[in-house]
Amino acid sequence: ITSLSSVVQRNPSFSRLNSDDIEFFRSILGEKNVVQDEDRLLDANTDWLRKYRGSSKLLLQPRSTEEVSQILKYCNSRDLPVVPQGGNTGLVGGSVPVFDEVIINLRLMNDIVSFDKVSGILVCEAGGILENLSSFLDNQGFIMPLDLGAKGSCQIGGNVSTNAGGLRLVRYGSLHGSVLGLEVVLADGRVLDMLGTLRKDNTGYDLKHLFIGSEGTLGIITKISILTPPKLPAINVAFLGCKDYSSCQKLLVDAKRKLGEILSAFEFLDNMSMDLVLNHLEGIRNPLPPTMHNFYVLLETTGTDESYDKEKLEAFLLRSMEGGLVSDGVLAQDINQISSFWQIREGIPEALMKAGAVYKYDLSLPVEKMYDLVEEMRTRLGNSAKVIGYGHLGDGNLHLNISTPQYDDAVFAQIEPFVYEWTSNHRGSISAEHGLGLMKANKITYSKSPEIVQIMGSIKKLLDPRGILNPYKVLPHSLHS
Ligand code: FAD
Ligand code: 2HG
Ligand code: ZN
Repeated sequence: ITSLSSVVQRNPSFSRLNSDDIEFFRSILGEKNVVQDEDRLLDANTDWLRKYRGSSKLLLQPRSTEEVSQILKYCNSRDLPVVPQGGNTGLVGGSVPVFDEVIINLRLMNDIVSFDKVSGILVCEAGGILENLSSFLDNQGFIMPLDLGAKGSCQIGGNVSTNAGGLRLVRYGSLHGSVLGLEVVLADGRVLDMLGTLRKDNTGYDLKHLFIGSEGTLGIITKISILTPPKLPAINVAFLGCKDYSSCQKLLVDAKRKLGEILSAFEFLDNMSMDLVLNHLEGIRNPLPPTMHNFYVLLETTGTDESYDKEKLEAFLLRSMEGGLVSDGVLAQDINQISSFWQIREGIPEALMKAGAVYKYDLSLPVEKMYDLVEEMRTRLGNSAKVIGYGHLGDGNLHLNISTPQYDDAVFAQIEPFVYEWTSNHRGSISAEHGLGLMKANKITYSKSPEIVQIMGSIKKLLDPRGILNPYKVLPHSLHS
């Protein structure tokens, strides 16, 4: 656990919680949703990676937008800082307090407001768990436009606040495209109703985009309107082995061209990732003969016609094997096999956690350069760490993870700032999809110019002049006071 207070100083202009504050919160939320229980607070103070831990003494669980608004209005007037929290699955230390910030968790706000079967537009509260929303839609013949390994815990509000990418982005695009509207509560309690359900609306600045990916620093998202695609009947998943990274990359180019509209996921992992999953997770098996391949690709198609799609995919795989891009491969024969292939890919973050300490980097890089970084990192670190590379190849997103038995300053000094400099030199992004949180707040300038960071600071000041919303996160610490 990183002691957060060694990274930043508590903002001295913030107040300390007192008994009148607790009284006030009880008067609006009732006793039960003003949580001071130590065990529950320990959970809410600790992030998924068990790397970041705050020391908040209070967790609030509002049930409505009105309650969120009253909480924020009060906190703003008292200079009490807050951390919005969803499923607490974020990977950059953004969802937990740094010091004693009040935690506002939206889990009780999980109603579905409406679903329009004609347009596929879902309007729901922000606390809905992604997997529950997917199940609801499944019954209606639709799917969520995003999917990720944390689906059983993460909330749609957290997904929108981090602009989560995930496993379907290659097909359905980012949340900046699918989210049609938002309801947001600002720091002073004002409610912004931007909950449109229109595909097209060019009346002035589209403010909802400011909140998508702002990680709770500009407002609390309370409702979301999102365009959901129809559920198509034919899903095929292939698990493929490739001899080198260059083959994976060429396979992607071919898959886009030859599979076209039915391609719905293109994920890759290296053999170190595979070993990690096999060694640390129960019940996982490599569907291909072991130790034969240096890389694996999980390729999914989703379409309307089972036999047409299968034929198209089989022909593509055959050509790829003949051409040498794929060394071996299996096509899932049923739903169980589909999910077992996905378990390998989705299990990597959990396997990394079980393996020990982990340094995580989530980078956008030109696809042809992406794996060079993994190799350079291996050369730098030698035997002192395991360096693994996997991710959303179809989106140019590398998950570089460095696993060590325990956190080690000497290893860390070899990783940073090298990894950020390398990414910046290749005009990549130091956060493709996880956000900046606390971990990378001070690193933003590797991917954004000083002018842009200044404008971000001005927007923060405009919307949250007292800086109570998720302090110390996203923007450099110099802009937070
Ligand atoms: P939290 O972790 O609770 O919060 C995340 C951030 O959003 C915090 O800054 C918080 O303050 C803010 N926030 C939360 N709710 C609100 C709200 N209602 N209003 C305003 N701010 C809010 N990410 C990807 O992009 N792609 C992946 O494929 C992916 N896979 C993952 C797999 C695993 C196993 C895990 C553990 C994480 C993964 N993630 C992935 C990380 C991802 O960011 C989160 O899983 C998810 O989007 C965060 O949702 P959450 O509800 O848990 O939010
Ligand atoms: C994934 O794609 C997540 O599995 C987590 O974004 C990435 O653990 C990681 O580095
Ligand atoms: Zn990811």
